[in-house]
Amino acid sequence: PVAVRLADYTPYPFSIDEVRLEFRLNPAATQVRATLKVTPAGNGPMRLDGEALTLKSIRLAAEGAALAPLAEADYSVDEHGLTLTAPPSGPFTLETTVEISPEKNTALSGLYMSGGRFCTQCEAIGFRRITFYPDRPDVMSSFRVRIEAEKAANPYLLSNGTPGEAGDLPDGWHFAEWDDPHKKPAYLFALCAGEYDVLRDTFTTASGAHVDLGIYVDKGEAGRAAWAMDSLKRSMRWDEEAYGREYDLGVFNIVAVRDFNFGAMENKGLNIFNSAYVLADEATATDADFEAIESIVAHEYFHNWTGNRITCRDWFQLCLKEGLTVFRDQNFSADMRSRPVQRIKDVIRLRARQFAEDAGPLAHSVRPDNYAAIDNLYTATVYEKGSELIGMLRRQIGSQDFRKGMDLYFNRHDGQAVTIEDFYACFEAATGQDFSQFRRWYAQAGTPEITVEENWDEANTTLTVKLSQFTRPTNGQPVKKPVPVPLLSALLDGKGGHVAATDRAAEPFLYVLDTETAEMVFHLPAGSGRPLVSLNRDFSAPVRLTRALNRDERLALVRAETDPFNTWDGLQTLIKEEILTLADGSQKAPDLALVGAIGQAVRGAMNDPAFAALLTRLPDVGELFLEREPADPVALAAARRKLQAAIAAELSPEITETLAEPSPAPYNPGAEQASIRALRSAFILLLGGRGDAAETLHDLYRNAPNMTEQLSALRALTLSTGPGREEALADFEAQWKQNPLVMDKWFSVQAALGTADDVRRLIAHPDFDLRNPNRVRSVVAAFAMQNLAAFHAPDGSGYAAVEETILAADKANPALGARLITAFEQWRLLEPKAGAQAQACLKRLIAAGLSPNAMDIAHRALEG
Ligand code: HT7
Ligand code: ZN
Repeated sequence: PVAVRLADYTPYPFSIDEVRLEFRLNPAATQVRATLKVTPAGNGPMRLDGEALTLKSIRLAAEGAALAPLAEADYSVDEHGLTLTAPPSGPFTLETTVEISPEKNTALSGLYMSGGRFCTQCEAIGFRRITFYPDRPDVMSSFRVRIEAEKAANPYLLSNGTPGEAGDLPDGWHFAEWDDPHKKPAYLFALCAGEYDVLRDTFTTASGAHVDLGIYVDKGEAGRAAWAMDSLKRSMRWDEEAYGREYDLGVFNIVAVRDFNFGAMENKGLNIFNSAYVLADEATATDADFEAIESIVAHEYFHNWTGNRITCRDWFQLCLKEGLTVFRDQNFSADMRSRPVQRIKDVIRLRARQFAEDAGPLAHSVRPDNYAAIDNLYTATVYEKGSELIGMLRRQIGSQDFRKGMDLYFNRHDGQAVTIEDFYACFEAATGQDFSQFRRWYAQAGTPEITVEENWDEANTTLTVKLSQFTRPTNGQPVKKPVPVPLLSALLDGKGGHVAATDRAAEPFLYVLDTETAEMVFHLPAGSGRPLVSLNRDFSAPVRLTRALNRDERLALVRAETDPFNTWDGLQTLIKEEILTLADGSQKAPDLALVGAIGQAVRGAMNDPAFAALLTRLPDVGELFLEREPADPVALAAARRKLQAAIAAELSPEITETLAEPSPAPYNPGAEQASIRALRSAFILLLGGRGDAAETLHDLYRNAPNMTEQLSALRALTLSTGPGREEALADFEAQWKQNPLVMDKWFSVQAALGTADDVRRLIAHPDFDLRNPNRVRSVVAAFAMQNLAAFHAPDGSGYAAVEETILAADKANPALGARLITAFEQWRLLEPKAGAQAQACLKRLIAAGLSPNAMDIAHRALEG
């Protein structure tokens, strides 16, 4: 496909002052009449985007005149849209009527059917599959919508804004009108129609406005939306308190749908959610599910200001809304739960997904300057690294100035479609600082590597810390410039305290490395011992730190740390090194000093169980790919298991004691109980790694009082072989076969922990549904992205197991196909046999014929 370039941006030469949409809904053939009030900004043709639309009529009226059919010579229709060759030079009205087929729409972009109901997904370019329109975010307009549908099948007719007139029509049909007074781009349009159960509530804003809240779910499921509703109300309050942002309509609705390409969508006043991020109760959802619901509900709600009221000028600015909104939802979660635990989880996600992306052929900058397929830009780099950049900005200017800059942004740009430059201009105005060097972070792909060398001058009691930064070349960007790297730092005394230098107080301080090399020099009072240096506390910059420390030096640093993130991270680094050493065969058994130190750290953190649980975590195999080339996933997975077994043995008394206690009751999804269950689950998983705990695990599985522990026990049992495993899997299936979201877990556990044969069996299972992205991801993505030893098997059996399914999924749903192919992004790092098989598989996929979206990923993965 032809690349779209940021440099080619030009404003749309017409304004769309008002849009009226009239739908006659029918699964096979829906009619859409769109009436646009248009004001030209100059002369010239008018281009409207449109895909998979059958044009039924087109009429036009110059100002003051009546609508009349347009002559064929005055317009043309092609595969991608409609052109009015010579539109009036003054204001005019354009009316088009098209027919579309929601039931044939398997791409889940535009208007489609899910579970017999109508729903839409318009971001990024789905609106053009509904009607002819300038489908670009800088064209903002007010929308009035009329929906007509058969009443019995579609008692609820929903769209953006607030409801207007509604009533019955002949032949068992009815209609509803919706009016959205806020100007919005087409990607925020939404429509849902069908039969639902509704959980209703209300919210009163800080200034006293009343808001009706509704969550629309499958029949019988309203009770399972209670946590989502609770999360929504807390998000609404939090945005008022943290950012002074109130909700701006009298209605806020969420609709849950089973078939969805993403987590959720922030359509104005009518969020549409993947049902996995709405429905939860203790029996069917894990704490991780509850946590994800809380954060995604918050994320979509926060978009109301960062994304909807102020949107992106073009899709290159995607991080303007996504990075900022992730930053906001991460801070909301930190406030709802534990800030250090939240930070560690955010960094785990960043490293697993974004660092891998940044180190591979799909690397791109947070604000790219070209793309071939916009759907492929919804990446960890735009979202997660985008959020890190906002975090660095706030850390550097402080939270007060950050709030000043945000207030200015909201006031200056409300109702506009803007750029990253506009955003930073607000912070320049608020602080008087220049952010031009900082904005390099948006333009350069790749993760900066910071090398640290220390020199202790005993005679002069001076510690010099030499820092240098380097970012490896990435696809299309051979040379990188230095970026400002804010390193939150401290000098540690080794006894749990901080050390003051002669010219610096003992408190942690922010050091910004903004050149290629620099030195921090600390003069200590005469007679001082050598302090330890704590760097990048709280992961203040999204970089990779290289420090030439041996095991004992690292352990000493971990013991001296006063920053919870660095305590955890210091152990993670040691664990990574240990797994690599075990995997390359230079050491046969796990290092008992390290295992003992992990045990000690966990025992010392038992009063903060969620943190203790994270201390037992072993890095995923994929994370280790970045540490040493070539990567041998089979050896890495085996080494990881060895170390896990050793940690389980070390913590045996604590595991027994903790699991002998009952799980907290009555169940509450909040942070306090979730933290206790996090440690219980971590211990259950450790038991699974031991190989001699089948009996205990069976008891835990049978008696699990909630899904968190039932699933942990199932996972642990699935790691083992023998009849116990099959028995538990069969039992789980029998118990949950009527609940698709729980069955996704059943599929996913086996795909993530089983063999290529297991995956073939799962794909052949009658409940495997190629049209349902959750189900496809629960098998193919779980296997390809979490089970790297089996997926990257040197004989190619892993690739072969999913190749056909990827092709079939891509045919129906290109966004899904493309996402699955990203699993190949690290193939060049693999040991030669697996690497050659991966390359051959990518070539076969390309030769078999992929969608343009999937082709974009496959080509970049292969050639980049
Ligand atoms: N802004 C939303 C993005 C999204 C999306 C993008 C491409 C294809 C389907 C999609 N569904 C939702 C979600 C968000 O970031 O909040
Ligand atoms: Zn978002």
